[in-house]
Amino acid sequence: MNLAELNKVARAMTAPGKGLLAADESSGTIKRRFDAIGVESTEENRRDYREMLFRATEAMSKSISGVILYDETIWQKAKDGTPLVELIKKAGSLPGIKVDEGTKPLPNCPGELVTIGLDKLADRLPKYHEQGARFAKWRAVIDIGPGIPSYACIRANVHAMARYAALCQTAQIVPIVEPEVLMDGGHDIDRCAEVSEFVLKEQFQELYYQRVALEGIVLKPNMVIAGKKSAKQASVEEVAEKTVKVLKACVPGAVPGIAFLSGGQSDEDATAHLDAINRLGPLPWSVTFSYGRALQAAPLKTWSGKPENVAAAQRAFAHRAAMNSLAARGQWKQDLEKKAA
Ligand code: 5MM
Repeated sequence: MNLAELNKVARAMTAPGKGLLAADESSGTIKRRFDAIGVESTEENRRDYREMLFRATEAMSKSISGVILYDETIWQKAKDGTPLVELIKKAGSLPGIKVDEGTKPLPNCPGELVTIGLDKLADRLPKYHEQGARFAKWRAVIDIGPGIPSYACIRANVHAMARYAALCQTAQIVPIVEPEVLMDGGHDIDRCAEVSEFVLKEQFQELYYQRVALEGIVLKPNMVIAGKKSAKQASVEEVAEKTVKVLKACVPGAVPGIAFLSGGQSDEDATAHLDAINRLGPLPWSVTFSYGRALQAAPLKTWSGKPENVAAAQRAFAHRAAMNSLAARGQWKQDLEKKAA
């Protein structure tokens, strides 16, 4: 393992004012997104949609440090025959790959899931590296509800995550470590803080046990936020303060960068929260975004599968990328959203 090189990639992924585009929706997820805009989820439509994003050259080169791809996409070619990976590289961005194989119910833990995909991972990683991937992603999901999460669920997930991270570093690929505490429930922000802190402490302990070099990872956490169904929603300032408090208590300074997931927040909330977090700096790590929905909801809707909407959809993507780029520096202002509308 060349740790200096891994650290260089991790720092490039979280470079000032840049963040990651999570475009790694699995087949089921992209179908749900396409269903919502009335577009059939064919291989060609998925290619056209993602090609449109990667060809938004200005947005990509100014604001997007890397793109997380799904297995299908990393092998796909654009309409003119150029590999999609080349489009990403040409824009000065790094290709990355989702390597987990989704989730399965965890036995004896009703309602809880464990992420799978470790079998054969050691064989798959060198092929992805050869295809251009310089980082990978694995997402664990921890739900909050009555009696959950269980310790068994947290342990199973952080153990698999650390095994994945160690395998990635051996293959000279930077692992994104994403232990996501879901915001789907009715819990308040303090319950989210409590569970997030517990999960992150367990996660870093397990990374240490598995000898993962923290200088060569990127952490992709949830923000500390009330559940969507909670009547008591926290202010932007409270989300920022509680998120930073938990992260400072759990994430060693050896980690070069943190790139948040958006987790179902509205586009603007995800930007405002990231901005407020960075305004609490200086922080021990570079803090940016790795958004799926909060970067793609607007362009997806604008595109709606119609070639004549491509330019407008690329503008919608460029706008969200620019807003999040400012937020990654703590320089976003709400009136910039109104001006664009
Ligand atoms: C793009 O969505 C990613 C893949 O999800 P599935 O495996 O469920 O299809 C997802 O892991 C994503 O990278 C993270 O959740 C961050 O995306 P959001 O939308 O939460 O910012």
